[in-house]
Amino acid sequence: MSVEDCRLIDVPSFSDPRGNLSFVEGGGHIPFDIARVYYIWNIPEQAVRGAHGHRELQQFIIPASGSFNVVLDDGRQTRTVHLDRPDQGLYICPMIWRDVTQFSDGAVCLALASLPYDEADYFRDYREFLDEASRRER
Ligand code: T46
Repeated sequence: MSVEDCRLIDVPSFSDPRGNLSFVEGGGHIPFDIARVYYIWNIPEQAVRGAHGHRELQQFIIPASGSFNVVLDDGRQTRTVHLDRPDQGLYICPMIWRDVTQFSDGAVCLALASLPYDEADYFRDYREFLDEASRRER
């Protein structure tokens, strides 16, 4: 798994005089079935969310409102993705350390996740993440 496996995916959207509607179907528009939805809101501008990696979890992150950056790190390279379109999200594969930063005023980070919440899936320690990433490379 590498930061190159993380990609932007356009979300199908309908526009009419009443506004816009976008939708995501698990296994169709994104490469996993959706087991959980969470969203982060009322975020102070200087906040850093994330700062961890996941062993197995896949996620699709949508800026439902406003904008923010996602800094992806696979242990070998990093890549920063700016999200600012509610009709486009970022697919994040397993074994990626991520920092979510630079939140705009009123930003809402909507996340679709492939698994229920499980603290055991998290790397909260960067050194431990790097060790596992290099072990999986071998
Ligand atoms: C990620 C980034 C972008 C739950 O009880 N259930 C949940 O589904 C989640 C996501 C969190 N929590 C609890 C665990 C913590 O006590 O909510 C608290 C805050 O979670 P955390 O510090 O992990 O929040 P973020 O914003 O740093 O990270 C979250 C996701 O955990 C993570 O998977 O990629 O958003």
